[in-house]
Amino acid sequence: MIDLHHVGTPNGHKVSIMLEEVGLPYRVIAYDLMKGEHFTPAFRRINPNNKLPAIVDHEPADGGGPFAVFETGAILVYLAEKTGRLLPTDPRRRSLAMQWLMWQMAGLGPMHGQAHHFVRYAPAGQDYAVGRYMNEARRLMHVLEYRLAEAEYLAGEYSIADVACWPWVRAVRMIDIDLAGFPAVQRWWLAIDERPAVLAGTGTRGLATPASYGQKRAQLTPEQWSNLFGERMLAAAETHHGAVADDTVRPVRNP
Ligand SMILES: N[C@@H](CCC(=O)N[C@@H](CS)C(=O)NCC(=O)O)C(=O)O
Repeated sequence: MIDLHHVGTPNGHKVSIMLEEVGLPYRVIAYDLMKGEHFTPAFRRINPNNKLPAIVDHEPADGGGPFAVFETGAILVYLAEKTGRLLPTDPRRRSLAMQWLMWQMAGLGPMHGQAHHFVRYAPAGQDYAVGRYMNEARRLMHVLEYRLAEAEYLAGEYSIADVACWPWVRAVRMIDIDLAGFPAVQRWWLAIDERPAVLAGTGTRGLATPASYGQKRAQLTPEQWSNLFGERMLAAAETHHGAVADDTVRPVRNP
């Protein structure tokens, strides 16, 4: 059994889609980021970075105790290696899958994430930041278009690289990028949207952005802001729970 510490965002959907694709039994432990539910000592033992999603594998391949994995790229590789699914065995294709996965983790995710932040959450008037991150967000969409105009899927065959990129492309409407301007991306996106695992992993189908991705122009209370971007988020990292002696707050402790 795998515990999925989950939130219904693009990052969360990467992992819920993957778990559906590979068919491993899992249970969802849902968090409300707005309430700061990810700042507990118990969750920090699972993810020292205090971000969602994360998984705990209660039946790791080595037969040892429960094993926690954070960072969605690492989770996708872990699940692919555990099941032998969605990571090609051919060395060239495997490398392509890793290249596009790294590109998603270092480029598409963080840059689109910043674009979402400055367009949807930051106070108005951040023209430099909006321009900077929207240019980069659009540039990365052109990179995706270039690749998908020559290949059916990012690694040639459907892989964890596609699983990583797909939910972020779903969210581009929220930052006013129209997929109609990227025909190869749109063809790829719609093909993946038809997969039963994608529907099961996200609960919705089609190009409309799911409600769980939030409002186009988010209105946060001061407490919600603090949990997501402010003092409380920083305080969670400044507090070193490693000093806590009580093992009941440490359901998992990776060596
Ligand atoms: N690079 C991380 C990003 C994780 C991430 O930023 N998760 C967001 C939700 S999509 C989060 O936990 N935000 C809450 C916070 O920053 O406090 C990954 O791929 O796992």
